[in-house]
Amino acid sequence: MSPNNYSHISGLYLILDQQYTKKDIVSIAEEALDAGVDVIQYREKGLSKKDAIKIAEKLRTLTAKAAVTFIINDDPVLALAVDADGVHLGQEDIPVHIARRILGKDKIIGLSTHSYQEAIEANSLEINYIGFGPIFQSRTKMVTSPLGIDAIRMIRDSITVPIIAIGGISDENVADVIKGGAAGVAVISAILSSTDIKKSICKFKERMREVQIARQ
Ligand code: TZP
Ligand code: MG
Repeated sequence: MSPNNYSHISGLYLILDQQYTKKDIVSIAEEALDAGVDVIQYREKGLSKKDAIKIAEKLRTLTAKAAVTFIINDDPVLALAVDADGVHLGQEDIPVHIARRILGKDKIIGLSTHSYQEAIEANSLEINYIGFGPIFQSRTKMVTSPLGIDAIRMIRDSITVPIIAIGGISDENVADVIKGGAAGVAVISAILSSTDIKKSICKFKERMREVQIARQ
């Protein structure tokens, strides 16, 4: 059961990680917000906490102004420190119940899952969404066997938390991923490697909108 009102996390979820782009991620965030991204996650694996906080604060200011959900990867304390909307955890990160204790019931907690079993187990935790993937081969995270869209179809009726699909998602396959039952898609390389961030986001959003319209 979702513990709060954020159970509808959905749409285009951009992961900003400076290691995957030469362009400043704060300026990427500005363009992405202008173009209508739905969620921004700040993912930082290398910087000192002091420097990460500076960037997180900038991203929080920008996302708050745009009323866009802001998630911090890995670190619930950093999430709390900058008043982010929540945290995204991996299977090896701090356990969900501890993150929930730190963040309280109103913040978002997302959990990465990589199989049917992990998705089912995650569904009984106090989380607001699962990351599920890799769906396709990813340039960012090399994998031997991507799960494919059929895996989304397999889990969607067995769980109640929204599925945010991840891994190799592009504007060319996003429609099929949403049709497969994902509430949203988390993207790194297809957007960060684009020479025109706004155009890239708009293409994603347009493909996703077409699926929504076709459902009505
Ligand atoms: N977890 C599964 S795949 C992945 C993560 C963090 C990377 C997704 O990046 P990309 O570049 O959108 O495939
Ligand atoms: Mg992690």
